[in-house]
Amino acid sequence: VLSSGDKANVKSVWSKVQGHLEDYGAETLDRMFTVFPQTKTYFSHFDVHHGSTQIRSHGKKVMLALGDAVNHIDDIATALSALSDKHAHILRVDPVNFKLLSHCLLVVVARHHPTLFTPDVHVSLDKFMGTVSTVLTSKYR
Ligand code: ZNH
Repeated sequence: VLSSGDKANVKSVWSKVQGHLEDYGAETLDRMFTVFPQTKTYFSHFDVHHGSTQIRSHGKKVMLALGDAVNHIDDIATALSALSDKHAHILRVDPVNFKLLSHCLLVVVARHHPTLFTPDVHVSLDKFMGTVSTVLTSKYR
């Protein structure tokens, strides 16, 4: 459960990330495809080369959805309900992959905002991504 301190940390991270959604989203996906190549199997219809237009546009979509979750941090399940349906019923992404994507996002944020990324903020962002991942994998059966 996200404490009020976690929520404040996540919001402060997002205020820095907000202006770079497409860049950070694309970098997160690039890292995920490189470090965990098995994740590419879900994107066989994509050009997964570094910096491709599809990676950039998908990266931005993912980041916008996370921004939605930040803006509705007290009710992420409702905010991401349609996206949760889509991941459960249409995309059927194995839940293990959410940990991989979350890890890559944390690395990207840490790399661009090293001062902001204290251990305390690290914990909060990790919990936030865990909450989002739980919501997106909650309708699998
Ligand atoms: Zn996902 C899609 C978000 C995870 C895979 N996604 C998507 C979208 C969004 C998202 C927003 C779009 C939708 C529409 O259009 O309607 N994701 C997200 C988030 C997350 C995720 C937020 C976490 C956190 N995914 C994921 C993973 C994976 C995926 C992990 C694997 C690996 N997705 C996916 C796919 C898709 C999506 C495949 C589809 C794409 C296209 O376009 O085709």
